[in-house]
Amino acid sequence: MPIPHLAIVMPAYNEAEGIRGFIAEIRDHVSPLADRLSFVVADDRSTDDTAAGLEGLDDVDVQTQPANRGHGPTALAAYRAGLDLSPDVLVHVDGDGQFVGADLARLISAFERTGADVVHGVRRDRTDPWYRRALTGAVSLLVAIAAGRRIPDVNTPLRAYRPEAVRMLVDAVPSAALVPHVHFSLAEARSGLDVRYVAVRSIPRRGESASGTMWGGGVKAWLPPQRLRRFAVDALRELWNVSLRPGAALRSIRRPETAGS
Ligand SMILES: Nc1nc2c(ncn2[C@@H]2O[C@H](COP(=O)(O)OP(=O)(O)OP(=O)(O)O)[C@@H](O)[C@H]2O)c(=O)[nH]1
Ligand SMILES: [Mg+2]
Repeated sequence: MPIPHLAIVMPAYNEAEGIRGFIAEIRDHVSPLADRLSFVVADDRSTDDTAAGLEGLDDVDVQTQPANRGHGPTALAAYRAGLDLSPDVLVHVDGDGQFVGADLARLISAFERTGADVVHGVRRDRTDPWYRRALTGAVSLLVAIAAGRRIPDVNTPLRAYRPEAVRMLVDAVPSAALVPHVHFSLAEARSGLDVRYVAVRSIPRRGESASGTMWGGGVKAWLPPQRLRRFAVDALRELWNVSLRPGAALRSIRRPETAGS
């Protein structure tokens, strides 16, 4: 049975070159699964034509953010804007288009088939430099210890959610969080949500700046860019304060009655 209303939300910063094509590819693959399909793009104050390039698309709502705040806060704003549409299923994916439309369709089909609260897209074939793998490995280990089980791709930006489950998570995480998806993954395990995993392809970002814009430096750099070093320290501190330390707000998160029922 098709999903009555499926909302797909994405944060975007200077993605003018790739985002329209990415949305078109998703639409092609996912439309058959839903009676109504809505896209929400949270534009993190792009300095290029990201917003202008999406004009004229009836199913795309561009929400310009009050200031440039980076991926985490923009992703949270995208989730909130998606929830405002009262969809039956909410999917988050980054606007840089590092996934293929066919995998979103597989993820959503798995979500429907299993009746899970959330399905994560687990990225395969990533070609991150060593320092990104080291950071990911450290965060995964901390989260595995706290969750009591390993979570395969703890920070994946591709997820399908039951709205009441993601509302619980969005309400629990500070709106300025740098790594909301890490907090989400841990809170999902702690609160007993039904989480499933689907392996998906990870491809280079669409558009010209193929080495990624968030961190500066190309994938061939040997040392972590200064921006990533600072981000790593801030993100680990945030993980401790928000999710790990005794008394942290997210330690006592509980599954909402309605989720999965
Ligand atoms: N660079 C950057 N991206 C942002 C910002 N705000 C939101 N985003 C979006 O956040 C997403 C992730 O950014 P990326 O630069 O790809 O970060 P990443 O996925 O960790 O890095 P890669 O693995 O190199 O792709 C993209 O969809 C961006 O459009 C911002 O201030 N700067
Ligand atoms: Mg990316």
